[in-house]
Amino acid sequence: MTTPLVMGVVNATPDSFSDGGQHFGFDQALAHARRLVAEGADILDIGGESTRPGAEPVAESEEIDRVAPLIAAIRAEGGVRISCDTMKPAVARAACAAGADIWNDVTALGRVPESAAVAAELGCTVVLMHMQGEPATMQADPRYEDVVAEVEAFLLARAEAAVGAGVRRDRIWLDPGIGFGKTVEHNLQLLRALDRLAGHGLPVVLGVSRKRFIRSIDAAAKDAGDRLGGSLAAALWGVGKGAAVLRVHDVRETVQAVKVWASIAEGAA
Ligand code: HH2
Repeated sequence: MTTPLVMGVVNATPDSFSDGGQHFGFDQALAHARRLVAEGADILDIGGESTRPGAEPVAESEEIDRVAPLIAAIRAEGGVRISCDTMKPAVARAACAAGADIWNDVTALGRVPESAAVAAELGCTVVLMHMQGEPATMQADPRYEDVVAEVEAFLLARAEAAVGAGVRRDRIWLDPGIGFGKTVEHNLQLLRALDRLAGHGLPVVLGVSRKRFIRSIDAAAKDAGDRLGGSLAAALWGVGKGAAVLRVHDVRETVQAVKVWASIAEGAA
């Protein structure tokens, strides 16, 4: 059993899902990044464009201006791996030039045809995430015959496409995309079957932190900041089902939860 890596979210966006732009602006974002490193983050995921339904699209140059200087500043301080959450190959290119190691793409390198070739050229690790539809409309009426089988088939096909374009297989991570074009029941089915996705030998990234499905289960968790308990419960469930990376907002609490979980699990194995 290996302990999962904790990926802390740093949003350099004024309209993110869960922290409402709290960390928008270079100084605030850098201060937040430093705090997450001090709290034990293994990876920082830097995003300059929100994927929230109804969020304003961000121009490529604006997105680069938001993320590249931040990545360079974090890289200069060292001590953490850096991922860039972007759908745009030009932003990934600028992010890697500034020091990012990982391209986290919620479109699984599918938004722009040349994405996979760019990822191969950059030599970075790629996170291929599943999403049904487009961020603006994905939650309108998501439908699947068999969500687990469809997400699995999609991700494996995207992984093969990436390998075909020259991305090394050992640089591919998969993510079921919790909340991206999925009902609560779809999310729960994917979580229950996460071991199936993890069984293909590629690391699985799980992003459940502060997501809306927690509110659907606990109506009192109205604001994203009220969802820590649900976030930890879902994250630990994911660890038990083989998640290798947890994408989270609450790093300190997640690190502690994972340590306790791992201590118990080791003795029980
Ligand atoms: N979730 C969000 C954004 N990026 N990337 C991966 N790989 N997996 C996820 O589950 C995932 C992701 C949404 O979370 P949040 O940071 O709250 O919103 P935004 O990115 O829109 O600021």
